[in-house]
Amino acid sequence: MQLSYLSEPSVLYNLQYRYSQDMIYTKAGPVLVAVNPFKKVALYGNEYIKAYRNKTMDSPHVYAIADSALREMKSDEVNQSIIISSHYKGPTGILKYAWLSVIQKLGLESSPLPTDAIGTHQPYNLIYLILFFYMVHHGESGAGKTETAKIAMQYLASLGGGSGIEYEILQTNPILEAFGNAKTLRNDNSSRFGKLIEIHFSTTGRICGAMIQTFLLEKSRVVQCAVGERSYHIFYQLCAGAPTTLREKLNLKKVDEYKYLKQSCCYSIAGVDDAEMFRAVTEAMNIVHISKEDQDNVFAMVSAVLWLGDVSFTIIDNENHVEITVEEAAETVSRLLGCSIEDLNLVLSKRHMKVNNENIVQKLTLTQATDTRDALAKALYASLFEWLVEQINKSLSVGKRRTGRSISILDIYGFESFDKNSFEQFCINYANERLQQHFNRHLFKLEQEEYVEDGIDWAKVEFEDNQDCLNLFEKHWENKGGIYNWLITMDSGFPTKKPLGLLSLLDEESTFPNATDLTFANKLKQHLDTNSCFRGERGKAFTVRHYAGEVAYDTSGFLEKNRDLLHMDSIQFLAKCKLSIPQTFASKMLAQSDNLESIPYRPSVADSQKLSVAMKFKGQLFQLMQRLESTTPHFIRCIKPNNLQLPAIYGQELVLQQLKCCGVLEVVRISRSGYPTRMTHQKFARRYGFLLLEDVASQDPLSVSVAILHQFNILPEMYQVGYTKLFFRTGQNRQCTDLLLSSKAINKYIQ
Ligand code: AD9
Ligand code: MG
Repeated sequence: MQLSYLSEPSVLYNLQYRYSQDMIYTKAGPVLVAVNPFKKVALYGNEYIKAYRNKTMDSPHVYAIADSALREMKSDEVNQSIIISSHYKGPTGILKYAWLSVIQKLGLESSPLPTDAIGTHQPYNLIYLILFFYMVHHGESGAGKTETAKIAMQYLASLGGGSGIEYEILQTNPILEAFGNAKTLRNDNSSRFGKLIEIHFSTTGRICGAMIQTFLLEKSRVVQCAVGERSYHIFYQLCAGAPTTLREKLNLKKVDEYKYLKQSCCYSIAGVDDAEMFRAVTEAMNIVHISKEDQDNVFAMVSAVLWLGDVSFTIIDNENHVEITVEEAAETVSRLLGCSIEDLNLVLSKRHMKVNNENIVQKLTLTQATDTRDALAKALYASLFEWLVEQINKSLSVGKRRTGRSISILDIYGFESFDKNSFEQFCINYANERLQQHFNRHLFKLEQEEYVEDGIDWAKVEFEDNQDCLNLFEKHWENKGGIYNWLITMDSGFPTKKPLGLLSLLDEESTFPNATDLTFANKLKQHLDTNSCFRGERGKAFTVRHYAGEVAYDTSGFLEKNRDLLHMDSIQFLAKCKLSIPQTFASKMLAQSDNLESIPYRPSVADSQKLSVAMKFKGQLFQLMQRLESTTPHFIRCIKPNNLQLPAIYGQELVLQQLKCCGVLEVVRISRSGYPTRMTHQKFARRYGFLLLEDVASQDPLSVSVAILHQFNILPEMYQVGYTKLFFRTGQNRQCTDLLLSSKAINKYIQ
């Protein structure tokens, strides 16, 4: 179903109607819209794959997108990308919808608004409050990106590659999901990292390897996690599924006995057998050639992280200084990591500092020691995740095999806007601004190139682009009046100021030891107030006008999250451990930090940490965009029709919000202001020629087409005649579309 000639209400109506018929995929112009069914739909598997491959089926589908990516890769000899995203905006409208759906579910009459509902439906206030908590505090989507990415991978893998490489590629999913996904309140299997997988094809068109890149793993989840959510799946899988010998070796307890896991009071997922998943993960590790010994190391680290959370401290003086309590937790951690208890105590209770060029040893207070312990746990886990991705890439590496082209699949977090937005949303939304720019440029370029190629008159459609917002992040020039602007635009060798943006200001502030989240917020207000996409708010907050709407950020925690420092003592400690994964990780960091003195503001961290999280992310994004720019993109927008993760509930307002955010409605709008309906001269003449009063058998298709248009008095502004095709404006004037292209009467007559 092509929606490009439809107006907004018809788009919404069509999506909903199709959804009710289990047709979850719909095309809006060149974009595939996928509405999450939250149930098994009979649309997948070998029969369907074959049908799409043989073109006996062509209704909108992820398979169809993957298939056209393949065909275009081969025919145009250009790399392809499949960009999957979802866009979620604010809890307000959703809250209302969720309330209504609860009322509906309870069989009550629909209550006007949640606010009204409080007080009038007393017994349901509790449900309302639970929902409120559920809506406001959590934002990740569950729209179906990861599932869609897997469906696309499944299609590509079905081509085979010989040597089982395609199977290996599919088996990376259970591994990365075990270590990088978690149950959140919005999605039982929420990805807590972004992922790009580049699948390589040999010159003969068979799969020959793959490469995975990941973005921004949410490390904080390892040490802290909201009530009702879980930490990473692997913790629960290991505890539930480890065979007895491993269980004893790792000294595993029950999940509800670990402090890190206990805090969220949630240990299982309905319908998921963690023990079974553990077996699937180890099997997948075998397939991607992670040796038994390495697997043992991986699980030793997972267990060490859990036990680290249980390491407790004893206060040793009246200044709150501490030492670790030597008991089961500390002993297990030191045994698993391969370090002495003394070293573990040292790293968690003391810190080497350089003050006025003098080395001193500072004793840590209880809070400092706890923070150090948690930072160590996060670093251990992050290094483990990084190591796994590296191993997978080694196993899938194309190596010396000859490679032709590639198809990349991007499964990245969508735009997020909540009541409280922090550093994570800041990074995620920045990434989405970049992707949106890519989306705009591509869709408009493509559309308009076709007009130019066919030689039709075309006044270029200017698109509301998001460059201003990107500039706010990356390079905002302070508006200091005419002469200043003139100087910088002339770039004439006069001393000019560096461009300042949200990212560079954040970085600068992160380097000042005395900076606080408040000084950072003030700095933003001072420098960026003239930018139309920025608004300083009271206290520590600021608002950004994103393409998908305004988002208010709270700077609390920004500086610390951006610095994300692991103290030098911790790195040296890990380098001394016998367990190989953290040891290699730390040695690498040490090797990169040869000149510590060069960072005056961070006396005891490794050079390799000089780059802040935001700067590293910016670098990764630039690289990603460069890579995507060299490909032909295929866009899939995933839509979540309800927040309850239930089938057959379709929230019109919720869907509309998402369509608005992700630009699909704009694509439809642009399609309408352009000439979205095209037909070759031949096809048009064949289809409608019989309507002509005169005999046209001997005439060429172009003349027949023009004669038809004249006979039916189609207004000249409603169409254009190109070299090979006729282009029609639609949707605005019923005369053209209804009469000729979609008139049921005529189509019936032809059939
Ligand atoms: V998040 O932003 O990583 O939290 P995703 O990736 O957008 O999110 P995900 O793919 O994990 O969402 O989908 C959420 C759930 O919806 C899945 O666990 C399935 O239960 C369900 N889903 C999604 N797509 C399909 C589908 N095509 N068929 C059946 C689906 N169920
Ligand atoms: Mg996901």
